[in-house]
Amino acid sequence: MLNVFRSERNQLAVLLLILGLTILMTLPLSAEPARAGQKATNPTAAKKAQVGLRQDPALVGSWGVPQQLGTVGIHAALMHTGKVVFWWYPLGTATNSPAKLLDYATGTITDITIPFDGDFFCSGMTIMKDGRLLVIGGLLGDPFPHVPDKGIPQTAIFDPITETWSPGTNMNFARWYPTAVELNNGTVLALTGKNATATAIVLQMETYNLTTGKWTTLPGSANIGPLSDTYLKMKLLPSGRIFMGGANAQSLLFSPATNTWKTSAKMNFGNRYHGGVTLLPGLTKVFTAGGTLTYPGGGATATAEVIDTSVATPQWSFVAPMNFPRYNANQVLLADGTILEVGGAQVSKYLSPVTTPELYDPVANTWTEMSVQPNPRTYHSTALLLPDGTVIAAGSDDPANVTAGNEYEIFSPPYLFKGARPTITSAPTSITYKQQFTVTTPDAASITRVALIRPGATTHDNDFDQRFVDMTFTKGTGQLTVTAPLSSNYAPQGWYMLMILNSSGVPSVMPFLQIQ
Ligand SMILES: [Cu+2]
Repeated sequence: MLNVFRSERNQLAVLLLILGLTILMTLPLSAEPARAGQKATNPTAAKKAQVGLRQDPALVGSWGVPQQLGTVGIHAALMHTGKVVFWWYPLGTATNSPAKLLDYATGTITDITIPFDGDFFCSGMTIMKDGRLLVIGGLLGDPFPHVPDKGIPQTAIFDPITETWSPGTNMNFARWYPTAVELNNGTVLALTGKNATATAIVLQMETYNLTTGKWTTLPGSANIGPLSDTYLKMKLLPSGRIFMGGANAQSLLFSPATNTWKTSAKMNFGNRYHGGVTLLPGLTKVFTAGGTLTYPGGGATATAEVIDTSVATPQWSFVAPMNFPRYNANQVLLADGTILEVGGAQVSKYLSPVTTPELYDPVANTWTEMSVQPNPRTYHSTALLLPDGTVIAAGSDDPANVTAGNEYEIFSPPYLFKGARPTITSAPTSITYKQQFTVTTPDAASITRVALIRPGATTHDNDFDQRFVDMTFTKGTGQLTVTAPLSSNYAPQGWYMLMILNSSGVPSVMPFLQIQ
């Protein structure tokens, strides 16, 4: 696992080379388009048929027709402007990472190719408390595709207001496949990732202070064990500790207050590579589903497990399994607190894609199959919740399906087909912890749930940021009085979407507000 070199771009380069040669060899012999096999798996007609065949959208939701993105959405993050940043790796002799900014409401796409050298491929990311996106690490990949698996210390910062990138301070350690997580004090913790020589996982951890722009290496007591996976799934708990819920079977807890780790429970499945991990609403239970026992994959599992971190001796327990085994899928916390498991594959990175998403209800412990996704979204795919309650899906750099890789599609969950949506007439754009604030809505009488949802920042079945924070509230006439989260342990500082849900389970469109 540790020493498996993930020379995926080398493999991709070879595949592209073979593909190119195949096209050259077949062109004079046949008028049929090259890669007929690819087309047969995903023709436009089939896409339309699949979209047309969907059942009652109030039960299974509904997919929109795929749209051109013009880049492969391997990494995606929702900004508080409502726009989504996507980026992937430089191709050919290029040295800059291609990136696009999508205004999903209008379909407008702006090219925001990162304007400085750096291959921010398989980087970590988090949206910082001021709303800027911090991207950490990536691959020593210039010129493509010569260097396998070597990490870089570079960082990049995207400002959603100016819609521009700037280079951030280099980390103290090069990292490829790192995790970034915002701590309860507003700094960003960076951990794991392959080192600069691609020989080991970086054990040292470091934090970024966005006020000073400095990285600080934590004391040796904070070093993570050498057998850890990369892209660890780290979830901030109300205790202020951070729970590591995968891929390693042995879960861990990190305490930023003491810079120490302690072991928690073991997953029943074993190491669960490429399985999604989500902090459930309520913020104490961690949920995982899918994955494979070995890093290279093959042999997907349908199993799912939950651990309650709030009890004296937390244990992982199996819960209802999915209908489809899968790995490299995305878990998206929806506006009503359910989880959409979308994409993934069963036998390898790109083969045997699972195009039926499933919706997990953590209260009822049930999975429901959703409408078939028009494009396969396997390895290197992304999905996240949008402010209108829909889900955008993109990415997957399958060399045999470049068309799909360069598209995105939007899923409307069943809750958007269950009647009129409650509306938020006005709400503050900035709140502080414990503050009582007013949300004006003509639907106050029917509101059953009010929550803050942290925007997604995701890659490799790992959403570093998404978080569903319920808030207590009282109903008045035409308004709700809501109590903000008690502390940054519940909701780290930053931008959130404000959601109100009615008694039919229908969420509002979600305006952004900042917790300061
Ligand atoms: Cu990758």
